[in-house]
Amino acid sequence: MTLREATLERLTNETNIRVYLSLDVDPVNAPQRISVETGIGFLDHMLHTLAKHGGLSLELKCEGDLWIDDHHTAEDCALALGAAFKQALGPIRGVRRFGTGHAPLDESLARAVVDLSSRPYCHTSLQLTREKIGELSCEMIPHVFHSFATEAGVTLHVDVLHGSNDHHKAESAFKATALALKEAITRTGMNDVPSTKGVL
Ligand SMILES: [Mn+2]
Repeated sequence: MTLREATLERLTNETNIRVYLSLDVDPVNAPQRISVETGIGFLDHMLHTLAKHGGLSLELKCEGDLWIDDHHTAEDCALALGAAFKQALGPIRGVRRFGTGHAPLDESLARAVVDLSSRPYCHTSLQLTREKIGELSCEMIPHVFHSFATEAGVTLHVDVLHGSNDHHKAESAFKATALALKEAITRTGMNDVPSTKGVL
């Protein structure tokens, strides 16, 4: 089996990003490796979590204009990750297509549902109440999910069902999304397009 992987660079006046993503890890030939350096500690933590529980290898480095704020860096990292996901996945054949994840973190519980639909759509309801977590603005967290879904070409619904601690709510949302993506990209052993239309 060839590895489903992608390497890309994304360069603008606001951010300079290099990302390597592999959708396949195995203990012998392709051990999972994760390194995330965005300059925003909590964003690193969330993307690391996404990769870890999604069974992905991810190396992402961003030099962004953090002297302005966290907006361009958080958005562009999510766009680059989404683009890498789409490129690594390639034509949507022989995969489960749908995935659902539930993840608790103590008192918080999140649900994510994904469809590798080639129709970008994102719904989030994260119940975040703080202004920021660490150096990541809470308003950027749904924006990260939306940006990822847009570039990945997936339908993504993420809901925090309940919780009280914003760090826990955000982290459970990323973990649930990781589990949903992991299921959706799982190979079925077939080579069909998982759609009655015959195309995705
Ligand atoms: Mn944490």
